Amino acid sequence: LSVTVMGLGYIGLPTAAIIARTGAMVTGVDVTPSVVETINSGRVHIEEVDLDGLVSGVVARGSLKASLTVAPADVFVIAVPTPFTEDRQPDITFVLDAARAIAPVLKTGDTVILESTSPVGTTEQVRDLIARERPDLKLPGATRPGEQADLAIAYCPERVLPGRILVELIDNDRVIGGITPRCARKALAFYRRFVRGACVTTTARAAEMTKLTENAFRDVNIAFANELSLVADTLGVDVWEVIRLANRHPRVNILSPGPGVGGHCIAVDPWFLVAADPANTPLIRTAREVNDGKTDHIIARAAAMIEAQDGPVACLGLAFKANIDDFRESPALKVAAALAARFGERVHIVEPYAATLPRAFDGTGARLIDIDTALETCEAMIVLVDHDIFRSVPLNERRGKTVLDTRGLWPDQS
Ligand code: SAJ
Repeated sequence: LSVTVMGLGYIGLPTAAIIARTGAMVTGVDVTPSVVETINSGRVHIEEVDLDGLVSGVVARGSLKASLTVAPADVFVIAVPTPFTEDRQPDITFVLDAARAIAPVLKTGDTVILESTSPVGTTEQVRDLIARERPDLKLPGATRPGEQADLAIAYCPERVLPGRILVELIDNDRVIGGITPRCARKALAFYRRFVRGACVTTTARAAEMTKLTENAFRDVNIAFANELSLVADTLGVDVWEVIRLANRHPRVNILSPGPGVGGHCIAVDPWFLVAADPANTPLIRTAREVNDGKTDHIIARAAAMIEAQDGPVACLGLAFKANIDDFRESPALKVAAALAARFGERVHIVEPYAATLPRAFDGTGARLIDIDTALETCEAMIVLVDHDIFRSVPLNERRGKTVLDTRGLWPDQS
């Protein structure tokens, strides 16, 4: 079996490497020459647990290679970004570009699978684009009665959690939506090669909406926790204790408040549902606004705390969540950068997952220090990320400090 994976990012590269491990010949295609070079030399350009060893192994065996150009294959997996525009509309340009790039090499019997998070109807748009580029092929959903389509086209969203990608790629259940039921079955046979979880088939449109729904569900639930944290502050009650106690109810399961919601999925995907039906999505839209508003609230509270102090203040963490080195759309980074812009060299940053400070801090005078130095030199601390290394600091090392704990990391801090 030969497989081409379009896009070698956080999803595409681990997926390509896992498929290569099953013995398939995999070509990963990316538009960035340095990414292609790095992978072909057996190295990785992203941090993910165990990914480096897996990639170096399959590259050395010759089962994975990276390329700037698309060659013929039996299965094409599209895993490119789907960002949203300034006015919160989904931008599927990269998906359509990838479809255009594979169209010339498609042949009868091939399977095309879209994995990128996409607005409902995108897989049909991919089909329509291929139909225009390749009028010689009979496409699914556009055949005459009794005729077989030449290609299978399906949507199968990734649902892996950064930091656990290689495990979840194999263990999670997969939703596989075909343009036709036959397309779904063909794609299912492919995923069965490496997925241990259940593979459930449906239509492409239902699968597209399912992916958006999963992330909107989480966003709405985090918004509930963030809203509660504001109410608890107003009332002078410890929100973490309230949540812990409420969660003892058998049908209540409240998530954790924080400095806002980051990453490139949960902070983005709900907007795809809102864009599809603005009139009927007040809850999903409000949840987004509550979560973004929480970041501004923390900036204001942190600024007030710094103003009431002298001396340096430590911001603990920049990543968008615990124990990863991914700073994309990170509320922690947004808070720390806003404070650095205002308070300059008084702002000290602790981020064990960064070798240097990101660009957002250029010219601010803010410094990157380690946790030991922070504990020795900073009397005020703002906890922005619940990295294990911060959690492990015992009370006697932080007793008496002024702490703004946005993650409920140190419940024993008075
Ligand atoms: N967060 C909270 N409180 C919580 C949980 C999370 O504030 O109780 C924050 C995190 O700190 C982070 C953000 O939300 O800033 C998102 O983190 P996450 O761990 O909830 O999710 P992601 O973005 O790492 O991955 C999500 C996952 N989706 C769901 O859990 C429904 C993952 O399974 C998806 O594959 C991924 O989005 C994706 O690529 O769509």
